[in-house]
Amino acid sequence: MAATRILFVLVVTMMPLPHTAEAAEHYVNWIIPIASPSFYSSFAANNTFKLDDTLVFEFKTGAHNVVTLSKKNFENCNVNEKMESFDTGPARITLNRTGEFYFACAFTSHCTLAQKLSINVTEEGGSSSSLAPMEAPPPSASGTTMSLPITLSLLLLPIAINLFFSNLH
Ligand SMILES: *[C@@H]1O[C@H](CO)[C@@H](O)[C@H](O)[C@H]1NC(C)=O
Ligand SMILES: *[C@@H]1O[C@H](CO)[C@@H](O)[C@H](O)[C@H]1NC(C)=O
Ligand SMILES: *[C@@H]1O[C@H](CO)[C@@H](O)[C@H](O)[C@H]1NC(C)=O
Ligand SMILES: [Cu+2]
Repeated sequence: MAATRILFVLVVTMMPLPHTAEAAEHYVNWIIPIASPSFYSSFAANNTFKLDDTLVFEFKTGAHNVVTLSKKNFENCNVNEKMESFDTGPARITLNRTGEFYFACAFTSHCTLAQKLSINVTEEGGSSSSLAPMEAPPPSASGTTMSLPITLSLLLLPIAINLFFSNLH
């Protein structure tokens, strides 16, 4: 029925936009953290890393680099056992899988001086509520429990119906 269709369109167009999960960029000031050796573990703990996010290691080319390591080589600072090496700053590294990533600087003794960062990349997920199909709220005496779009669409229902019937004439 057309009025239902108009109402449906009104409701859908008035839904708040779901928070779109965009890939984030995480800027890393890539230094030897002399003043604070826990700097990079603190950085990792303060951030959430999602699939397809990007790490941007900021450093002067030639002063540092970024290598990726296995967990064991990370723990022991075996920076020569690198898997990949990024030698030009800033180095942009896309987190293209979930799980743990281990980064360090391969310049002599920088890793043992705590220039190393491990992170755990998780799936996007989590945003189920904004993507859940819309359900009609249970009949309620109190309008305050209704969501804004539903309240607004109820306010606009008479307009929709008027539109529908005026189109018939
Ligand atoms: C992490 O968060 C704590 C508490 O807010 C803050 O003190 C610390 O400086 C942060 N660390 C980094 C590396 O941003
Ligand atoms: C992620 O990118 C690296 C190159 O930086 C590549 O070696 C690796 O195979 C990629 N992993 C996946 C799961 O695509
Ligand atoms: C990384 O995240 C996965 C999924 O949440 C979890 O199973 C795993 O234990 C985490 N690893 C670390 C080192 O925290
Ligand atoms: Cu370095």
